[in-house]
Amino acid sequence: MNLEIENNTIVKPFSVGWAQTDGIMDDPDNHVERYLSKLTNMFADSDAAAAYLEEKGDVLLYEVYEKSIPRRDGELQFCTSITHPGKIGNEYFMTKGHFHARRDTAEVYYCLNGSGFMLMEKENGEHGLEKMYPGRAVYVPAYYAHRSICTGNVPLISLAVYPGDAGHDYGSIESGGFKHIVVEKNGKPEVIENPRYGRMADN
Ligand code: S6P
Ligand code: ZN
Repeated sequence: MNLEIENNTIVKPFSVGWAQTDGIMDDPDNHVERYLSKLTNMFADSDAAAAYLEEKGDVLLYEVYEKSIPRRDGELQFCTSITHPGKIGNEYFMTKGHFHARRDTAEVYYCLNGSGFMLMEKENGEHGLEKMYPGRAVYVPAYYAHRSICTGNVPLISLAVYPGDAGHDYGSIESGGFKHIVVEKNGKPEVIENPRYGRMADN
């Protein structure tokens, strides 16, 4: 992407619709799809992820529909984030999760459908876990990595809004992971310590 051109782009007023039940944007500029085959290592039990792939084949874990907004201060990025239902071992399907490249930027998620959690963690280990369900909004403060986790039987769909120049930093989560994970225990979601915290990149 040519940032110089992008930064000179003038954004005209526009509006866009979403189907509230499936989160599909009417007229997206970009549709991101994340499949299990590329993300087996983000689950605490990566052997269970490999076994799932072997048995059931590849599966779509989550997707994002977004408009193309210039990545500059003053603009707002906005998109729908759709995390599908399912589990690897006892760990629920979730997004990769990231810090914003510009750490001092926050984000708001407004849940449109489904149910789950937003897991938020700072580099110093402080964390927060907020429930997500229709009509509930989550504020992700600056400096917190964040990940959506779908714990229901239908996709967890949220509208996300964040600063234009926030960017994404996936590296530290890919190598170290989150300190906490959300698993099903006795039929209910429970947050536990990640047994592979700090060594997610190891096989
Ligand atoms: C962007 C925002 C969301 C996520 C989306 C996918 O700042 O937090 O749009 O990009 O939920 O998650 P991830 O971790 O793959 O970017
Ligand atoms: Zn974000």
